[in-house]
Amino acid sequence: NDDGGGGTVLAPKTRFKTKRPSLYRVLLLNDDYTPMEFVVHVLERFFNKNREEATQIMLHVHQNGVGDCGTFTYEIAETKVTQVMDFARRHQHPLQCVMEKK
Ligand code: TYC
Repeated sequence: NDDGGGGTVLAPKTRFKTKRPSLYRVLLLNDDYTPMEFVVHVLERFFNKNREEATQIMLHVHQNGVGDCGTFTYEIAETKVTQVMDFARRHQHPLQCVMEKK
């Protein structure tokens, strides 16, 4: 900008820097009661896994207590957790799904 007096007035710098969204891992937790087939179905339905991948993840959770379902931005991760918890509850299974910041 020009100040009319021979000096130059600078406009505020436009912010161009972009912020990358924080990422969150969605995890399934093991329990003694949820049927294996139900967990496989959850992984296919909410995490777009094929039967083979879903079975591997389910068995990993069964053996290790916890397993990775995928990484998402906050809002997507939160939606997945809510969908899985609601679905498990509706089917009266104690399956737990949580998210953690990466
Ligand atoms: N442990 C369960 C069983 O033996 C199966 C299971 C796997 C449950 C993964 C939860 O996130 C889970 N029926």
